Amino acid sequence: MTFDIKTTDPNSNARAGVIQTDHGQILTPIFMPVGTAGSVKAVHQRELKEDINAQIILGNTYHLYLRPGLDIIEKAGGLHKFNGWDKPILTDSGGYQVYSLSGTGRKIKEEGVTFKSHIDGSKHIFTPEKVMDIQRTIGADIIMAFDECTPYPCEYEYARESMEMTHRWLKRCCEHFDATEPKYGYSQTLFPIVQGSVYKDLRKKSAEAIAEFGREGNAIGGLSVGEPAEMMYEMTELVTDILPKDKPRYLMGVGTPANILESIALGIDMFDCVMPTRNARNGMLFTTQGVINIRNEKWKDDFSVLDPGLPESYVSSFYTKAYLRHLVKSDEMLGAMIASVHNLTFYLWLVSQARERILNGTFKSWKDRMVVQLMEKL
Ligand code: PRF
Repeated sequence: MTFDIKTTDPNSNARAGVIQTDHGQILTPIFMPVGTAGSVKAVHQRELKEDINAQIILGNTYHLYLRPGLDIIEKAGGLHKFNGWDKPILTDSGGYQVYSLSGTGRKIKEEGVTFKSHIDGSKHIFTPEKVMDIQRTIGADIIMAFDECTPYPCEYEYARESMEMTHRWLKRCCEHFDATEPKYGYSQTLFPIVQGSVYKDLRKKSAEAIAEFGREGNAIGGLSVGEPAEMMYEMTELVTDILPKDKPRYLMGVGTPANILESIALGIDMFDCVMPTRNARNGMLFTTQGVINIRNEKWKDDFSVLDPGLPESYVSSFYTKAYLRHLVKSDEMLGAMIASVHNLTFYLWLVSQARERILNGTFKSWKDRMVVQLMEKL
């Protein structure tokens, strides 16, 4: 993997770059649609590529390991072959999914994490080494270190001990990753994850420790877990100041359109979030004019298209608000499909606009205007 920065914004820390992987290029800043179980929910691979312009999608170690299981994925020749997505894939390590299982018999120890499957209750253990092996087998282009994502709020002592364990796990991840080979003939790269909750000294320490490993890209975890947005920006800024400038920076699980634009201004290059797809299934649409709850009565006879601001998009400029409201209220599958494609098209449009503005030097003023516009409730 390589990362080439094309332009740095003179009025913020935003950058426009190109990540090159063996499955093709990723133009940054980028948003990565979440495909937890090897599928971006309600969206075809062809729509992802041709309508949405997705350049990379996410998969989840935890879900894919439990179902369909590694034997099937290996037999298929890796996840790209299995799901027919031939562009880059990033897999999350399971650190966050296991954290989300708290209260279900999950135990975190130095060796790793034991947990029960949400599918059949069977017992499993994830260790840093095992999570590297699983991600080698899934065959993602970018794989994530095994970490512990602390909750918010979190006691200082817990956050410190957890962060130190995440660093020790990272050392084990790197040693095991570097001692093993890719399985399918293309290269894979490992991104470490900064933790440290909302404590400045811990975040600083964690960013310094992670930078020391000198990997090809770095991620920031443990944010967007319920803390105020201002706190998230403060931590992100502190960490981006320390992480190497010439490597991609990935802010995990973020966020709203405004969160993404503000974080791009702080020097973040990669994002993922379930928000556009999950909220779509509940009838929440992100548009160039602001946020719409399509279930609202006011749209029942509004025959204007979903978003005239996205004229290039088939679903956003073809289907009407009244029709989508009817589909969503009737629990029609097509409703979830149209809303998901629309929201992802909007997210990918937003980051590509940000990139254009960085390249032509107008990012900061555009971002300030957009943040206000996108927060409107229509
Ligand atoms: N760690 C991992 N995945 C994540 C997170 C994290 O901290 C977050 C936090 N927002 C989202 N996804 N491994």
